[in-house]
Amino acid sequence: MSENANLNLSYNESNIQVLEGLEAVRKRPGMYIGSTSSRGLHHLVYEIMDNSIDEALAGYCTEIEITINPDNSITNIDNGRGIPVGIHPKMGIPTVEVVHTILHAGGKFGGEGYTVSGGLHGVGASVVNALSEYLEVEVYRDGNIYKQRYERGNVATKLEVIGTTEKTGTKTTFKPDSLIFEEMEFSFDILLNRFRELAFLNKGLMITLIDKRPEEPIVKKLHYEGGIISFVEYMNRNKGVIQEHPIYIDCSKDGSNVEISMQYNDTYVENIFSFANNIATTEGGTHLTGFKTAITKVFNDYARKYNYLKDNDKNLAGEDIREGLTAVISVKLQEPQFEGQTKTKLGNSEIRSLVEFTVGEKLASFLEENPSVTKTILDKCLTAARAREAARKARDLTRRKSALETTTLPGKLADCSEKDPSLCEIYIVEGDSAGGSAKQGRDRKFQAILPLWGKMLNVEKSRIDKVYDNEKLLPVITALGASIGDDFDVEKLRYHKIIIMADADVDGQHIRTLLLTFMFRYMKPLVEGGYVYIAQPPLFKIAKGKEEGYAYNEKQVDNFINEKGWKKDECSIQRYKGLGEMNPEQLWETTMNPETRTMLRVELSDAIAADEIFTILMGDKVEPRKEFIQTHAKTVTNLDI
Ligand code: 0RA
Repeated sequence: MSENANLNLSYNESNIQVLEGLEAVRKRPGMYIGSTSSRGLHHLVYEIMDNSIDEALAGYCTEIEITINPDNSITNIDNGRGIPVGIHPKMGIPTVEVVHTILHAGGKFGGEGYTVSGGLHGVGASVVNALSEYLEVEVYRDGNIYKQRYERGNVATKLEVIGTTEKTGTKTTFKPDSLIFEEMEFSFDILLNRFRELAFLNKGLMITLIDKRPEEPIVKKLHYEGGIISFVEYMNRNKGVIQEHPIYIDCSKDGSNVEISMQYNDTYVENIFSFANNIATTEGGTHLTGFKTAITKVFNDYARKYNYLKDNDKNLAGEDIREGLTAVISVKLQEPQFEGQTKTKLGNSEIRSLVEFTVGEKLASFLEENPSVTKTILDKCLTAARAREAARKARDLTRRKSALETTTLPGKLADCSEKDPSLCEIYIVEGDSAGGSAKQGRDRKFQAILPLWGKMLNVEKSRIDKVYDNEKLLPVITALGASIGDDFDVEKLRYHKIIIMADADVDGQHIRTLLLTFMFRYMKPLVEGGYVYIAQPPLFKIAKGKEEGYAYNEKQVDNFINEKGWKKDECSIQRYKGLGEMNPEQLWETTMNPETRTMLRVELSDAIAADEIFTILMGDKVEPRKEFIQTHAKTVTNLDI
């Protein structure tokens, strides 16, 4: 294999096995880093950085600096102890080389090890190395600077001393391999969001992100002495808080560490983010369950004791207590068990009781010591409980009503004939005229059309009972068939593609944002599961004689004309003002035909950023909205969450 041309002939058999190991990573990169899309590309940075974070968790590293270089390579520098360079007793080569060329070795190699570890358990460096055009590592240790270079996972130069130094640490530069990755451009914002999260989760650690691609480099320093307290304050910064300082609870036991910070705001949104060893556990797990159980019990016990709940009153439900709550749960443990579909659900049962016990004790004392804050919170919980009761009644009413009618489906829905949800699509269309064209233009076998009418509700400012009352949202809920909130059940979904189709103008943008906010807040698994799409009707039609074409922007118009060899003044260029201007055939051809259409899939890569965007766009505070719109005026056309 030509890629192994650099193979050093003095290598023994076990080293050849090594190379085969990394070859496996190159053959199936998805198995190691999830995908070779933008997400996988960014994963490389996290893997390299994880080793530095582990060194910080072990107490030896205080600063990490990551640079995006002009050639789109990444440099990661830490001031830890430096990767050991001595000859590895089993492998007979320098340990730093073992770390980079042997799969299933790394951070924990060499006996000493760490208390806790995130990421791929130390296989990170070898995986990144395998998927990089080149990787260079410099180690500052014992007064020397050591350096080694690898290419596509193979040793390119032996480890050598290239100078002396006073400092200690590790510097890694790697360039992702364009033979492997579909996407090669690093996103400053994606890295910034993840590093901010890491800085919050690792109190005191200084993370610097530098982007050297622009002429004037951008430098961001991320450092939070408040740790997850600062994290909660940050997430609530655009919301009205109903307690001044977040509550902070922590506990360490048997090598595990639990930290919790929580603060209520005046919205109806629950935002609880849980982490295990710095990894976002989006599927939840034992730490989250322990937390929810504990707060439900603590608040109910207090409410009984101080007569907020009378003898005949039912207990407050968990969701009433979590309304308006922003919380971060961060646990660090020695042997995390990650389960679930995306391996983001913590399975360690001992953590559940540790969290439950700790919160049970410490939150109860906090409430006893802060009766006035507790009153504000409990009043809010009691109002939430009343609204939930009203919503239940509204829901029962709709159920009863629909039971009397022959079908539960909304009257304006033009359903498809196919019954298998995985083959079905629903277009949610704003406006009756566009709805009419869509109904005529669709393939009725698998495409359903739901035209929207009536006044839309801003769910950011309303409780769940108002959602059930809203004439615009109710048909969406019944057509999708999977309910909302805690009752949402993706198994009951009647269509696996939910396509929002609205005009490209400001009004269309508004309805799109409102619908997306609704889905994000009340049908989150729908967004997380990638079921939601945004239709992309073209903005221009270019025609000459009988020939015609479509374009999304002016540049595409010019390209199309050039490709055809036409002159601009010979053809007619029509700018569509709305979907209603297209006839059914045009709408089918450009926007609905799976063979030819372009659609945006709404991806939830970052729930915290998404919450921030929706809070800003739909919430109460005017200033952050102005600021957001001013800075994103050009990019906001396709809300990228
Ligand atoms: C194993 C042992 C020791 C340090 C490290 C690994 C280490 C690895 C990385 C990767 C990036 N930065 C790192 N910093 C340190 C410590 C060995 C010792 O000094 O006793």
